[in-house]
Amino acid sequence: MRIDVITLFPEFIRQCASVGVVGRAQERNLLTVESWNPRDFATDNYRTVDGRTCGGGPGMVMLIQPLRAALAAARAAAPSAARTIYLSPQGARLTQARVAGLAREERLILLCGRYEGVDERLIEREVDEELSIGDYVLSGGELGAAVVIDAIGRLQDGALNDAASAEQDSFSNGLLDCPHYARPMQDALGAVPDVLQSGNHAMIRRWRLKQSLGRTWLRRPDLLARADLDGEARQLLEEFRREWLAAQCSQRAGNAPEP
Ligand code: 4GX
Repeated sequence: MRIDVITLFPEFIRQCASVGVVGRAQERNLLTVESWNPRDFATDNYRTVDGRTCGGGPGMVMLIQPLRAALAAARAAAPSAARTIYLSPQGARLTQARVAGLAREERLILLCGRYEGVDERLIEREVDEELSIGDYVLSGGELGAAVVIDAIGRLQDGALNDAASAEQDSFSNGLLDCPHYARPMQDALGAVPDVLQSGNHAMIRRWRLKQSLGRTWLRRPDLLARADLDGEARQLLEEFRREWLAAQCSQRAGNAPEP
């Protein structure tokens, strides 16, 4: 997969995409990330990329011309058609389902705005989709683009050393992930749950699913409402709820179980 990024800060994008799993995906030629700076496509002596908002008021807007030229250069650099995405708080929320869809594209172009944003005419004419990474305001689209690159990059075939780890992730089944532990089994901070030391893989699988369901119920009931649970999952969640409520009651009665 190839991702072209239109940004005033190409070095930031390059750095972000050069580390960890995504950096390795680039080294393995599973992913190519290229950046294009609109400033390099400005035609005046000052290399101007922004202008005052029409209608007055504070703030600057990114000009059409340098952005169009940068987009054209990015599109011309590779043959296949690329979906063009603008990162902004006005976009649809990025979810793991959208990430999985984007990861299957052959090419993407990510457009990063600074200042008060990009001239609306460019968005209407050149952008296929607006995406937001969350309901907060960043100083530019670069962190959003880096999030998209990271989430997509790790899903490229061969990027993760163990493909099973992507299937285990939070959200890939609509639930939060279960807790994880490593040796030592006994530590000053506590013990690893007995079931994980049992070697009984059927029990371990059920325990993990139960923890996933329980955490999702406690922390993200919105996700649980949308999850489509089978009979086993319903029963495990019911067990988790019953045990959790019992533990709450005994704590309130001041008779917490012995440590
Ligand atoms: N998820 N930002 C875009 C420029 C801007 C300003 C106003 C449109 C209108 C963001 C987010 C985000 C900050 C990127 C403002 N664009 N990007 N930028 N949340 O906050 O992706």
